[in-house]
Amino acid sequence: MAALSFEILAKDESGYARRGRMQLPHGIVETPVFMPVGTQATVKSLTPADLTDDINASIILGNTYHLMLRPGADLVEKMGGLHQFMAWERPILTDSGGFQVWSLGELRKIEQHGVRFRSHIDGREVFLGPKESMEIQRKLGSDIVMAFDECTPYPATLEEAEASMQLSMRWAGECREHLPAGDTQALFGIVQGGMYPELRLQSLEAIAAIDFEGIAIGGLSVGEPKQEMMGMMDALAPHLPEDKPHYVMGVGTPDDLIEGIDRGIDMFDCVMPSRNARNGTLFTDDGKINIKNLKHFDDERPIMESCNCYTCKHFSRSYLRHLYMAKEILSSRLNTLHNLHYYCDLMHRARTALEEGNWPQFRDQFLQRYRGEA
Ligand code: PRF
Ligand code: ZN
Repeated sequence: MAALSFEILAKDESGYARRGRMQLPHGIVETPVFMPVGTQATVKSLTPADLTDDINASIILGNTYHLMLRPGADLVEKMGGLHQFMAWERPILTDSGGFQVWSLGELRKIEQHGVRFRSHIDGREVFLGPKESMEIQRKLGSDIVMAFDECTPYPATLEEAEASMQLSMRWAGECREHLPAGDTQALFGIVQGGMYPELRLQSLEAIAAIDFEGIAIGGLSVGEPKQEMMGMMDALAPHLPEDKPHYVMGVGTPDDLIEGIDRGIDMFDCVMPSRNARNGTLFTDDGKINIKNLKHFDDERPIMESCNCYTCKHFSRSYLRHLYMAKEILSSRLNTLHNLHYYCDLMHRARTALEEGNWPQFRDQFLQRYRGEA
């Protein structure tokens, strides 16, 4: 059987939003979907049972870069693959390492066949390119493998963005050669092109011409104004191949997700809900709240009245503030449970709106309230 099959169950006829279903070796993913980030073979502070039973995450993300350096892809393979190693039975998508290496800044050197860099853990020299990334993701055994790309920095001149995009397009072809269509793992190509719509369209054309199982949009949410990010998604939306899942990488806030869905995006990942949880930032339909604020000192209410997560069912803002101030480890755990539940449930609400044919109303109501305009 093919590694990935994708069907569209409902569409918003006034725009690009769609409700879909992806079948992968480790299970079904209902889209639009948010994928919690599990960089180091763990979604920080949570167990797989938390993720399945309380959050109902259908797919999580892992990272080539971190796992190749520690504990190493050979060890993960020896332990039966990433699923068995971390006791996660549902689908996994692994990022290729391109973005994480790019984030190293001065520590890296880009060459024809990949990137030479120093490990942030022990300083040893490592090389990662399309071939190496495909081999590592094979050993990890993820359901969805990402092509090895270069995330174009922001800002970049037209010439810089074009050279970077061309390099990513060449690497995309090499990734498909190393992991051919029809394999047991699905491979997604990544559109780059900086903030230049003409480069973005050229890149999409190149990616669409290769037989990838899914199309990702990279190089967004890298410091550009929100309006520019939305502009890039607007430019691409009419040209994304309809029959394949669309994934925008490393995005974003709850309102970014709703705006992304409106532009035809099916999949999202972001460290924001999990990372911000550990810093005391909690997401609600009325925007973010900061649990360390004195105003929560004796607040008996949960984070969000309508939330059904374990945290909101049992604990007050007052207690959560106390845990945060006392630097208790339960603080990270309860806050992460809420934020990831909130993100995954928001996608569930979006899917329901799409099924029921009231996407535009849901979108407008959500955005108004979230932005404090309601
Ligand atoms: N490329 C890859 N992973 C990514 C990105 C990218 O451009 C981004 C950009 N937001 C996040 N994660 N491979
Ligand atoms: Zn909650």
